[in-house]
Amino acid sequence: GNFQAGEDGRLLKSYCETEQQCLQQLMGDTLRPFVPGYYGIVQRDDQDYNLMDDLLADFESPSIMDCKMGTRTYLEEELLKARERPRLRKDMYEKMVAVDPEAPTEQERAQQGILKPRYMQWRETLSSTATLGFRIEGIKRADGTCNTNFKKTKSREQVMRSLEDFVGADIQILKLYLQRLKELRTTLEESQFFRTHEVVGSSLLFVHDSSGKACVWMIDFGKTVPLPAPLILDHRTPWREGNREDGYLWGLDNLIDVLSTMLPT
Ligand code: 4IP
Ligand code: MN
Repeated sequence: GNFQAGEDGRLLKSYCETEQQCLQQLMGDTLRPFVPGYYGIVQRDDQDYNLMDDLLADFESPSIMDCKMGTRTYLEEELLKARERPRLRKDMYEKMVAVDPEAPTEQERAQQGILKPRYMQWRETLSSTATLGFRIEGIKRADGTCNTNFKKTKSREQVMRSLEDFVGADIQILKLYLQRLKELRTTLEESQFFRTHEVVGSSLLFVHDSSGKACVWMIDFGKTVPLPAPLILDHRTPWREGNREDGYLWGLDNLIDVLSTMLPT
């Protein structure tokens, strides 16, 4: 897959130049404590990798959740590309039909293919991405069982039930997650990196274990791209094509809000 085991609590992730640029810059940004430590590019068997901290290394049988952040999951440039040279994606058509045979339009059915932005938008509205600004992508429990069946987890109530199931009965874990997310929000609002980047398809990785440790990090910067100066984003303004807004902070506000209402009163 995408990863190779490294040494000393580090891992190798398939090289991506966009992600490399981000990780390198993040090492000098206020966000540094909220991202995996980055150690540069390495080669193994003729392949390039980014070397970074394995965020799971300090946990014992961790419970893990991946939440994809933001209201938009594709880059504006992908929209332009789809217009200039439309490329029908059969694989995406098939992924769509597997979830909902009624979803494709007549034309898409005739073509047996769909454009990427159309597929991505459909995924956004099927899940909580469009309405809450984040979605659960996957959960791995302490016993090793995985659930990636969240494509239709959309309503606030559905999302909350999944979050409750992940956090379990332990209020302390929930409190630690909330504290960390609030620190992250404060840091994002001050970060030079964050202001100057469109952050798309990036996730928050939640990790806790039975020892009572719990932490959250930002991961996956393959579609996090610098804005042309002097453009900056507030990450809360609704997206209109051309403004590059990604809804990241709006989603984080909502995530914090949902988790807060899970605290006993
Ligand atoms: C996937 O759709 C995810 O959105 C991927 O994003 C995306 O990769 C894929 O696009 C798309 O097919 P499903 O989750 O519904 O399978 P991520 O990597 O964040 O999971 P990109 O390349 O946009 O990052 P393609 O074009 O790679 O297939
Ligand atoms: Mn991801």
